[in-house]
Amino acid sequence: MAIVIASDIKNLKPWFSALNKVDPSVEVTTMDEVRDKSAIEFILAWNYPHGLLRKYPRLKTVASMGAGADHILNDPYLPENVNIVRLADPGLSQDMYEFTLAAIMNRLRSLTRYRENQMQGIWKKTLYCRISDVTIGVMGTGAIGNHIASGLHTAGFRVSGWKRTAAPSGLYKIYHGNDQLESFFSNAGILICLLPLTAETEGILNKQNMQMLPKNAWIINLGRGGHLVEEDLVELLDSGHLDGANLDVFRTEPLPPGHPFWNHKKIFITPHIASIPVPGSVAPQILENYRNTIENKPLKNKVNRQRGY
Ligand code: NDP
Ligand code: OXD
Repeated sequence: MAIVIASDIKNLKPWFSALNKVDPSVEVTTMDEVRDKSAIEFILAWNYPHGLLRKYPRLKTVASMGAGADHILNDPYLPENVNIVRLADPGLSQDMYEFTLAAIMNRLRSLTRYRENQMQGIWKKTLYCRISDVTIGVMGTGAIGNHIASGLHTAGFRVSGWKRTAAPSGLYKIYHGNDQLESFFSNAGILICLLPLTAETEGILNKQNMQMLPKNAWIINLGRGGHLVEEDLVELLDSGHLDGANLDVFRTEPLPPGHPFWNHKKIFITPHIASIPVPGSVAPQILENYRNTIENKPLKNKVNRQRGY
């Protein structure tokens, strides 16, 4: 019995050390070094080669090394009865909040533009927006989205959220379902996407929906590249309906050389770093799910395979 790590992450050392520190009695190995595949019940995975899981006949659980599980769910060879779990970590949610706040404040105070002006020796004052001027819309108010929406509310922004199922509004107003999408979009001066990528959310940031945003709105996509219809974004930025976009996730990662996003003046690219899971912080929940798997107990942060998140 062991945990197998199947991942394209280059440096796995911090993951080995963190898991080992929490429980030195659990053997942890890589997909290349595993000795007896027929004894493996638990795989820790991030962007593993599809088809790999079929080689593990006793596999019970695949645990994502991130918050998203789409990289597992879109494996065409995913065995039918395998459980999927993902990370939900307060530290990761806080990192996402800090990234979001930085992106929003840069938008409000135009810091990047001043840096560009500086490089050309330009001294030019422009008007700025205040926190109290802005309404933020958070798409997906789950573990991360709710943390961000609550934090932004506390920071003084007007905030609304949109989710799949109905819920009472608390700190911020909550919209739900496709029927309320237009009301939600039409007020969002800055739209933050924190949805999981599912059959229902694929392409949700399309021309028809983004046109419902107020003129000069700004998009921050931290969910997945598949949420965004890329050419629709470029069209709405070029027509002036949207004023800019921070994109942290892409349909193809790394973003291919020559992609039109690279040189677009209104697009700000970061390489999927809104948050990076900290192995020491998430190792306890991984090992708890490992033990629960071998003891046939209920799992934490289990993904609903039908729902897709
Ligand atoms: P959760 O599963 O906790 O929350 C998902 C939220 O999305 C829920 O509020 C859910 O609604 C809502 N949702 C799902 N489907 C729909 C739909 N069809 N219509 C409306 N709302 C929907 O996920 P997390 O908050 O933990 O993570 C969200 C995503 O963030 C991840 O899947 C990943 O893609 C991305 N992420 C990106 C990172 C980065 O570095 N860029 C880092 C970490 C995560 P309901 O509450 O009704 O169920
Ligand atoms: C993700 C993550 O799901 O980095 O993107 O956790």
